Amino acid sequence: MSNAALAATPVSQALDIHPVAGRIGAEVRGVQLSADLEPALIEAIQAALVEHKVLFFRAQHHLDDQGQEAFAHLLGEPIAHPTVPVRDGTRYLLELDGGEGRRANSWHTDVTFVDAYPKASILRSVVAPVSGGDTVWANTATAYNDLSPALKALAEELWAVHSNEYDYAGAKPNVSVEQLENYRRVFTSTVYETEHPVVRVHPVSGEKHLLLGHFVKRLKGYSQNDSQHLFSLLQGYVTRLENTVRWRWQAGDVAIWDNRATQHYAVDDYGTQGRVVRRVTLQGDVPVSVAGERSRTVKGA
Ligand SMILES: O=C(O)CCC(=O)C(=O)O
Ligand SMILES: [Fe+2]
Repeated sequence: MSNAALAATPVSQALDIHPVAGRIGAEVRGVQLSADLEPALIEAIQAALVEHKVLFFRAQHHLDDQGQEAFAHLLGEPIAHPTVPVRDGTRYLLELDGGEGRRANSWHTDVTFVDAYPKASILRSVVAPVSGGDTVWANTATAYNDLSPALKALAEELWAVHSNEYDYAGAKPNVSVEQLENYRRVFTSTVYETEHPVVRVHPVSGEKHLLLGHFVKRLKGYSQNDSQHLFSLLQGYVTRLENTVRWRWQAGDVAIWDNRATQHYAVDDYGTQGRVVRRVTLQGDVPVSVAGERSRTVKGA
């Protein structure tokens, strides 16, 4: 390619990108994630992230906890989880160890019980099961686009109350009563409630996204029964298999997702095999509805 042609190439095309599923997810090859990456490469990763919504990087064995945190700084402002303590020796890292019952097997977007919830999450596999333990991500923009015009209009009017005091037992069916109680005590040491529009306009792409997931407690202005029905109807569009990508982990893999544009689900089918992942989240911005109204935290701020 000539220099002029190279200069005209969008930065995202400078990456070796291999889409994994039809509507979401791409593997990026030939990049070693670190705090030393050039700004142009970081820009390319950011652009690819908005386009593909989740990016996968195989064999990042050189990354340790500090390396993961240092890399995260290049993509945004790392933030600790509002209630769950960080891993010892780190500033932001959240560890999910399947052996301790930390199995995120219900559909969610991370930390939506606060208003400016994370814009992205960076997840590193430390121990991967020989079989099972995949993670699945869903594209919430194609989910919105699949709605009929009448359902789009309805969804754009709806607001949902998201809370960290959600239905744990329903979301974590395979966890012991004791593990559930411990988890609940830590996770809800401060109770948050935030009102978000059900349709969020993405601040970078301008795409419309369904903003739902397991932190939704009810829809504003609707009975519990109607909330449940409407939630199930819309959430069903998010989790349609056509809108998803499934990743088969190997230790050392890193996944980065646009948390404004996706939901995810960690499949709990690996029994007593070891599975450990570590996550850094990046500060997000306050969602804006189609009508231009901003989300608001009503409890816990
Ligand atoms: O365990 C996983 O694969 C994902 C866990 C999760 O929900 C997260 O890291 O935000
Ligand atoms: Fe998550």
